[in-house]
Amino acid sequence: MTLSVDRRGGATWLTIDRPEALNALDGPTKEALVEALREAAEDPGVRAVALTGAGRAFCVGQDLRELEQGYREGRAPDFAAELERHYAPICKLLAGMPKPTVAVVNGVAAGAGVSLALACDLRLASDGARWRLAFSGIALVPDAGSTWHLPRVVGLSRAMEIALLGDWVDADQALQFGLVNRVWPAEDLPGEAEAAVAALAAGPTLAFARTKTLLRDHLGTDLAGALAGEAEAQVASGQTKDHLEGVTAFLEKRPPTFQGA
Ligand code: T3D
Repeated sequence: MTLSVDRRGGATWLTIDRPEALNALDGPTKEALVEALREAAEDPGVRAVALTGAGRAFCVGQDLRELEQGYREGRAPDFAAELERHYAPICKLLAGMPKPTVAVVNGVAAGAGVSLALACDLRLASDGARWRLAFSGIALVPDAGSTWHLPRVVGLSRAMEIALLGDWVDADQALQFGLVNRVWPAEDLPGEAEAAVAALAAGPTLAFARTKTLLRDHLGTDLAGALAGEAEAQVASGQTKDHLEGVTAFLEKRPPTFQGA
């Protein structure tokens, strides 16, 4: 298997496991990702999803060797079919996941690997992680949702810089750009990320899901629409067991125990 799926408490950890190819995405890995993400989305017992890579890389995007024969024969792949079959579902499943998603960027991220990280809600990285969008290096446009996510994450000017100049972005720059949320020394990343993901998995999952939807949707909404959306989501959130527990815990001066319900 080129994708390992581990349940750790309330969280599912997905580890792309092709270290010899720096976790490049071949067909079976993409199929496995789609399936694992679907299962995580549908399973109410899964309350957070983490995506990481085995070995020294996070993910270097499309497996270019898989496409080698066609290119040698002078043929580009059927991008429309490939994007529809794998990359669009992976991007939609990550972005639309009704629970928090975290990219744990343990090493190099390139091409569609950057797109995957961008589709997650949070990016926690090692100080050795470096990033390159890489599409321009092979005369392609950024895909797998990165033209949508990147300017929203880092702003249009930085997105242009990352996409057009194509330089490597190191950990310090990634923090400065807002591309990552937190950076730790490589040896601390596993423990810190585990704790952060566990905390998210112990959170108010339904409120998190609505928060994600509101934040994403309201990037394209006027204020009146956002206020209406918040009101609707708040009515629903107010009816959850977790809301009652949160307020009760506050009144009783104890930490809340959320059930994700
Ligand atoms: O269908 C579509 O829509 C197409 C979408 C395309 C989007 C994409 O994602 S295109 C791919 C974008 N990624 C890249 O361009 C990255 C290519 N890789 C590199 O530039 C370098 O490998 C790195 C700078 C990331 C790392 O360099 P280095 O020197 O540390 O390692 P290396 O020796 O180059 O790589 C180690 C192995 O990983 C090597 O295998 P080998 O020769 O030891 O058997 C290398 O071929 C393999 N590898 C790295 N990247 C890929 C890959 N194998 C397949 N596909 C890759 N993308």
